[in-house]
Amino acid sequence: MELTGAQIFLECLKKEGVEVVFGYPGGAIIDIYDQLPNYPFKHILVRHEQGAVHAADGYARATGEAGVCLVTSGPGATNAVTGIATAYMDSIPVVIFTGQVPTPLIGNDAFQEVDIVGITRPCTKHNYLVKDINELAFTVRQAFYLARSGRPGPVLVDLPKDIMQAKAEFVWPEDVSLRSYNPNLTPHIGQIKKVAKLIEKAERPVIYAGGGVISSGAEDELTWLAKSLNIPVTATLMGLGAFPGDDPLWLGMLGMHGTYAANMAINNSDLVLAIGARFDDRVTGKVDTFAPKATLVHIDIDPTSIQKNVAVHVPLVADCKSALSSLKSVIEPILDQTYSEDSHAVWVRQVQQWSETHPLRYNKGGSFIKPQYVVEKVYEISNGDAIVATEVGQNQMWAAQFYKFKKSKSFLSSGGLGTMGYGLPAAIGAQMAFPDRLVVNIAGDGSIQMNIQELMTAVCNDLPVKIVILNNGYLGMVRQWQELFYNRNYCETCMDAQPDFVKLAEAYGAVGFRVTEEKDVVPVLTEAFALPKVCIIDVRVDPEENVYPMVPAGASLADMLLV
Ligand SMILES: Cc1ncc(C[n+]2csc(CCOP(=O)(O)OP(=O)(O)O)c2C)c(N)n1
Repeated sequence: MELTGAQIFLECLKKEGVEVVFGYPGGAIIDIYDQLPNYPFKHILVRHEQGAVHAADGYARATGEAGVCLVTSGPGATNAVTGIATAYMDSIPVVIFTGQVPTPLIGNDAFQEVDIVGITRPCTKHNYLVKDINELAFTVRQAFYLARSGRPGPVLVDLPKDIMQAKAEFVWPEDVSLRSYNPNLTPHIGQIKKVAKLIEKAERPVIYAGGGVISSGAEDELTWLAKSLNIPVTATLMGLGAFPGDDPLWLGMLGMHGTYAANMAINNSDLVLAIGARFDDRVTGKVDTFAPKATLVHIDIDPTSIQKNVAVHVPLVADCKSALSSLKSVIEPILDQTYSEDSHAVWVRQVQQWSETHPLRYNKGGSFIKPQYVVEKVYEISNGDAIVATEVGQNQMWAAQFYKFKKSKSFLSSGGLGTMGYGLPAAIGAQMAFPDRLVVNIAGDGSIQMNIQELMTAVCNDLPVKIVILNNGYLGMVRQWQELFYNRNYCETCMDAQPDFVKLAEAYGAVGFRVTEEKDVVPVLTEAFALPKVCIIDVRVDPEENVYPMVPAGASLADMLLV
């Protein structure tokens, strides 16, 4: 029996095991919406297409499955671009379907036409324009395969309206392969043995874990390696949760707002094992002085990310999980004869001493609520079990520093692109996947206003996310830079003209709380977290609190500013 393009498309989603679609309709995509009620997907109607992509991205980060979104042509597609670039920079598997004008009108400046394939070429892993209904099923199949495999990432498929209306037999391609796309999952055993030898000889090894550990599911292998060989672990923002944040070998995050211990460990290490991380400039600071005494090993699925920012001594192209399992199979048989309980004991004592002398700290007391205190209380009240999304700025860094992530896939944050407005829709995506878990968005008063319309999406879908606004009345992180490096010229960063967030919550049908005194932080958070409703908790915090430690942009990690 012949099906329309719209039906074939939806059959494909069924075959891919899709459960949730985040989307927003329009004329070019209306044929798919017309068929949607006949299919078993849950469709979440967002209030802005950027929200659809962030929600699909949050769903993907929290579950490890691909997130899916559906938007119309023209402005629907361009509104999605920030979300797509966000997912691209953090290697998150999202498949975006955009409506397109009918094929005969493409290139004619038709109503609501944009070349979304051209626009998103630099920020998708791959993208397609479907020009023939007979290629539709295969294209959708390839899109999911590309998004999920190798180094994951967003893939966009542009669907012209006439193709959605045309008819053809539905043939599902069971097999999928692409010439010239063969991600190298298995490590070279020679390189693995070389790494094992380097570890054996190292006196001051450090593991530097990135998001690749989480996307390949290598957390157990990483933890085995660190604990069996007594190697301290640091991670990037994307790697938080890959190693338990309450373990004695955990150093905290490294880089610009990393801990003293993590940055000192990198500075003094003789072997850095970078696993699924890409040596971002927020991590390395001044590249020439990064890990000056160390041999650098870099394990990454993407060969183009190796030697890109930093010259490494031992490249190892492989999926992180396969590489670490393979390393384990080489090391485990000789573990007893090669390593003792005391291995690296002097080094581990040294890094722990750095943690003790310069822990993450802030000045307590004074008349203001400290934002770090609020994050600590979010951690305690949630028992460390919440899924925490963040916006971007100081709120993001305090969440990364003071919430000790014990498990992976519980920290959702825009790392590479640093997208304000990410947190609320991402929290909605995660809450959709895990209706029974506590999902908290730690926000700034600036960022929360970038996708505030998604409050309605949360309320009408009964997704009881909690939004904790660390309200400092400033675009805090920019104000911090102005204070430290621009002579306190607070140009256009004051945000004290703001909506009443409590009334705003109520206007959307959510519950609003305001906290102005430290003694109310715990009772209000406790009450809000127990409510099965969307809540905004507007906490008035110290307007001029800064995030420390801080490595000034372009400086060496050794030149950290402490509190
Ligand atoms: C979409 C977008 N625009 C601008 C920026 C630049 N930026 C980075 S942090 C920041 C301030 C964020 O302020 P707020 O959300 O209030 O959080 P705070 O730093 O005060 O915690 C700005 C403007 C950005 N990251 N994203």
